[in-house]
Amino acid sequence: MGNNDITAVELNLDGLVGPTHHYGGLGVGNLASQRHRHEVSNPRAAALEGIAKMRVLVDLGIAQAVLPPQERPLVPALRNLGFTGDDTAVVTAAAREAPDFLSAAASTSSMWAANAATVSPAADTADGRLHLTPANLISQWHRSLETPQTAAVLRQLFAAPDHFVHHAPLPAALSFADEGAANHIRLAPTHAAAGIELFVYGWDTAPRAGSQLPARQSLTASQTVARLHGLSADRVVFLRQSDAAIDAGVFHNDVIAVGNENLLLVHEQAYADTAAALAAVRQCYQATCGGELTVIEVAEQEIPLDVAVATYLFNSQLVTLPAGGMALICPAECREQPAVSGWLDHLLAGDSPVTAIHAVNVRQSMHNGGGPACLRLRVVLSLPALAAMHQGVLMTPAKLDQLEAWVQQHYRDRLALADLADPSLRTESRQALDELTALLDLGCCYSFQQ
Ligand code: SUG
Repeated sequence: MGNNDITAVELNLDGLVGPTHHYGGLGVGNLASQRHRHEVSNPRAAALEGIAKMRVLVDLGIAQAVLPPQERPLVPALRNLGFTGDDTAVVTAAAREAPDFLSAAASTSSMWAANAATVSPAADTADGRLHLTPANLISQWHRSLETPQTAAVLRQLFAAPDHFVHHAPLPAALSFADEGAANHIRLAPTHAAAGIELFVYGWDTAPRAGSQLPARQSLTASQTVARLHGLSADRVVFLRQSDAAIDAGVFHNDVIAVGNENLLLVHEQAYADTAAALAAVRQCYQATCGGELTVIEVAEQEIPLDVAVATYLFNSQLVTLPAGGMALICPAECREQPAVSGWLDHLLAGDSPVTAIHAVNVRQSMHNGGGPACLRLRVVLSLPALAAMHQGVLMTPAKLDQLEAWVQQHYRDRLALADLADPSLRTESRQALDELTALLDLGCCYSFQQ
């Protein structure tokens, strides 16, 4: 069955960390981001960790690509807030008067590609094409700045209209608050087969109020994306996050659940009524896909919510191996926590489809609340669609070597908040991005290149 059906593959599209990676404390409801606020960062290590993670997937024979970083600081965004003069004057004034705005405009948050868009594979959609909706990310200003460039790059990478349909981001209004694939799980007997899609939201009629941590995804947004993508209603399930999970720091569903093909790993406190939610998922899967869905539900007693959030166990990548079976690419933190590490050993020894576990160090990203799964957008592609996409961003061992050398040459190994105002950081970053476009054969994709 299944795993050896290679008429479609899952491409993991990773966001490359940009040269201004820093700790702004900007992530709402994101405990790690708050905890590491204003610490000194290491952009070079961050980028190299991301590349090393990609290398693990490439070595496993999994299709891997990169999404280029965006230009930061985004000076026009600061101009829109009333800072004037030439670029240096704008940045200097922002650094003096509103350092949090400069931090937001300098965030390399596009590295968390799971928030770039929601993607529905061609096998699931009414017109048999792959549909993408870039996330509007309106819950946080620094993230909303990503959307226009993300949409443009996705159009460039997946250009062929026979295969790909690009929707506009949802309206920039609270009721349509959308955080993309981080709140979306696709399950199917194989990547190539028609599947079901789970859309997870944090609030429906009104955003959570009071002292609780905010929820970022609205039900309206999830419903709208499902409608735009032409998904049939009997293959879609909407699940509401539990308050307990959001309050424990589960600001996206991918912090508490991960699925791949016919396997779903989920914490028992993930949803408002997890038992009912999982019954609905099972029922939907059985009715439309046939066959068995394996659901591994982790009890609070086994791994408490706060431990799940601290280790980001569920932010592992669950990927199908070319020879069959699945690998779990988990954060190194999971192996440092006895209960979680023991649970992983148990998973491997059991009869689940998981046949390999790889712990990866992405600590620079983890300190901003981004684990292995946050760093990638999953794009299930038929083989002709894979051949039709932009080939320059596809990773090979040699391409990864080139990227590593490029990072070593251009990235700083230390960045404090005050450095964001340094004019030479902007010059260095532009030089780096300019070279990157040549490396990835992207032509002129940054506004400073036009
Ligand atoms: O939106 N962190 C991101 C992390 C996103 C993780 N993505 C997924 N779970 N898929 C966020 O909270 C912190 C940036 C800072 O504090 O400098 C930040 O934006």
